[in-house]
Amino acid sequence: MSDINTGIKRRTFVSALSATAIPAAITGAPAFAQSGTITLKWANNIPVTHPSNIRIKEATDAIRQETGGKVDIQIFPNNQLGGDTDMLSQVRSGAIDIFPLSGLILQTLVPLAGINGLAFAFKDYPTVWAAMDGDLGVYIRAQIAKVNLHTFDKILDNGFRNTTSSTKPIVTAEDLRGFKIRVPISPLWTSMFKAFGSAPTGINFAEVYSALQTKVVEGQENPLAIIEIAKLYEVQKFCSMTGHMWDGQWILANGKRWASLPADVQGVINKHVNTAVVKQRDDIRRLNTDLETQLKAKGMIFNYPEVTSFRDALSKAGFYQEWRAKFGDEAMSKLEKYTGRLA
Ligand code: X2X
Repeated sequence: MSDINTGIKRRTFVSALSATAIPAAITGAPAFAQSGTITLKWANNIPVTHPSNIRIKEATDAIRQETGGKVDIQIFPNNQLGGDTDMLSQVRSGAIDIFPLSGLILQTLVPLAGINGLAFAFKDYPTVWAAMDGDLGVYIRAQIAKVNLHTFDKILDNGFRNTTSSTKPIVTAEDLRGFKIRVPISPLWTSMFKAFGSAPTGINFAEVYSALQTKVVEGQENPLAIIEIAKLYEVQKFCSMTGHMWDGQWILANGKRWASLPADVQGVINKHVNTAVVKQRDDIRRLNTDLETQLKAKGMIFNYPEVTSFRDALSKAGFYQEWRAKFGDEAMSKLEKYTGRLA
């Protein structure tokens, strides 16, 4: 397995993060001085070099500084605390305090949270952010709150997803027939590739590199930033720019733990996390265009499929009808207000 997947040692990382505390007297942050140190665990599935971790580390440094060292958020990247399914249980139990997760994986717990992954719903980023920072996002976050998870206002970008393969390029929907593809553990993802006639297997991201390397599956789908940063190009030959869905990570916090934090602490965390997300979105947008050249240089062969055959295949298989019924009219109208009618 590549070195990026083994990650850096937890202790080294944590101690590297804790050097910036300055006294509250200097920052003039009054209330923080009264409380004891608040230590929070932030865990995720992504290598430390991904903008999600780089920008969140900046946020945790700024939070530590503004609170005079009182709020210490420790980051555990790259599945150090378990795969996504496991980390989801841990954020619910309180073993982890904060955990960014794809809405589509959260769907195992909050069915509606997968709605933004409906294939070919979003035509571009302005539409994504209008919906996710607007009414659709508000609606989804309210559903998540029902399972006692707090959701930060702004969702992290993961990106528009493309399909990679070790065996062949995906040119039309026909190429997906019988294709052995890894999908994240999520009802919508599995249903979508079943509708294409593929053979999807639900695998946590922690196991993706080795599943591709040992050819348990032929292919997978992810945004270019993930394909590059998790070095999937080492074990995949073709990259087909299917752009079949937009995916983001909701930043989830254990509801009880979040509610127990003083309002001023919540305010400082919110402020710096939101700043980090805005920067992260900009990083990802740039990476997902710039990385094509780099991945080609590393030997990946790119192709640019026409969307029509894919949309038609899903329509014919009843994919949109099935999910319209599952999500319900109210939710679909929140989505379609931004995307237009999906069929
Ligand atoms: O598991 C994946 O493929 C990833 C990294 O894109 C998600 O977090 C959904």
